[in-house]
Amino acid sequence: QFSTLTALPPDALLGLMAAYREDPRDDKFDLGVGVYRNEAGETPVMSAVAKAEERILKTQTTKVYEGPRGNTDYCAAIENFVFGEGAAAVKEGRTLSFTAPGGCGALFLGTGLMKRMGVKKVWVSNPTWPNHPNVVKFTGLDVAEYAYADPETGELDLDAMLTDIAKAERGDGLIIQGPCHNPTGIDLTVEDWRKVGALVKERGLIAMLDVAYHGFANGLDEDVAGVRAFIETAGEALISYSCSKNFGLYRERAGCFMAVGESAEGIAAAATHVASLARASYSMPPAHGAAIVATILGDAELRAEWEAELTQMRERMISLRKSLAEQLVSKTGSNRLGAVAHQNGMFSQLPLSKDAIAAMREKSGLYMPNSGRINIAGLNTKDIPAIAEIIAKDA
Ligand code: PLP
Ligand code: TYF
Repeated sequence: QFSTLTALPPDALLGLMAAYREDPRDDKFDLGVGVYRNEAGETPVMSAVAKAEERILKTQTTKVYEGPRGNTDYCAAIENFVFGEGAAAVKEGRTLSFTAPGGCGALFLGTGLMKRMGVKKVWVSNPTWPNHPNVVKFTGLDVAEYAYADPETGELDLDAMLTDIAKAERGDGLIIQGPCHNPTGIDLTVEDWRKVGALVKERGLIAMLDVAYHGFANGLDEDVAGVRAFIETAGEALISYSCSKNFGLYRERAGCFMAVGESAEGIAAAATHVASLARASYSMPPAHGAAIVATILGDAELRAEWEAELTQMRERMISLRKSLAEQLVSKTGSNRLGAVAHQNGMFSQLPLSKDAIAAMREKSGLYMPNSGRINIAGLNTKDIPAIAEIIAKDA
């Protein structure tokens, strides 16, 4: 019966990873898939994570299901991250949180909840992470795009963004990325978040804020200031949170789905729907990654160790950005690619043609997806001059 299926095209990013691995050249550079790397090109287990795991192994007594919300200490810790310690909404029971299988699992719960709320269409930024439209369509909802950044200047086009969001119909859904927009690295300022929040409220839209790189832009508090400003003005939001990047827990699938609303009754009803979406799909969330995060955030020493390592990772990316941008500006003799210096997090999107990107891969062994997105953490100090040279030649 399987012959009734037509094979789907392979995932472009996974294909690029395979092509890189098979490239026999010694001088090759991988700026493809979005995982953090250190100067040696490795993605090690963070030291606080390793210590937390040891502790968990020594103290755990059972593997029995935790329940549909998963690890409730973890949920509370992530709520504190997003809403702030002692937030009124949490005290008043106007929030909900579920441990989810990764940030993507949280996005899945969020689009599912949107559907239960009568949403038919979900607006995503142009460009965005391809899995956003993917999850929206899988849920059976239509996708629309709002303008986001100007590829030529590498800056946010807030007016165009607001103009498009204003076209949404009452009850439409919207996904907005938190810090470190994937793929552009271009973020909203706190003031921008307020404006978008006010418009979302005025138009009666249902927004999901996707926080997948908390701590990668400017700091743990700084990076959620915009999200909190949005919640303040809009009054309601769904939030998907991922610990894949900031705790380096990729394969453990540690995410959290949250919502905040204006009434405790509404949120209590929403929680029953989130539980039913979880039950019908993966039933119970994975425990290990969430236990690691709860152990770290519940222990002052481990937390300080994690924060220090996260700071190191962030500072490394900021310094790589500055250095790449300097080299690009000097080698192209133009400021066109200079915005890379002040964009945020792991990605920037270079305004390069598909032909130029193919030429860089074939002639020079520089791998990036056709979108022109580069993984900043895939750079290292030693290779930056060579990489800037290759890009400048074809830019
Ligand atoms: N949202 C964005 C924008 C991402 O880039 C990612 C990245 O991997 C995720 C969500 C979720 O990741 P994960 O499901 O691995 O936690
Ligand atoms: O955008 C990225 O590269 C990361 C990793 O289906 C990723 O977010 C890529 C593709 C995918 C899941 C994760």
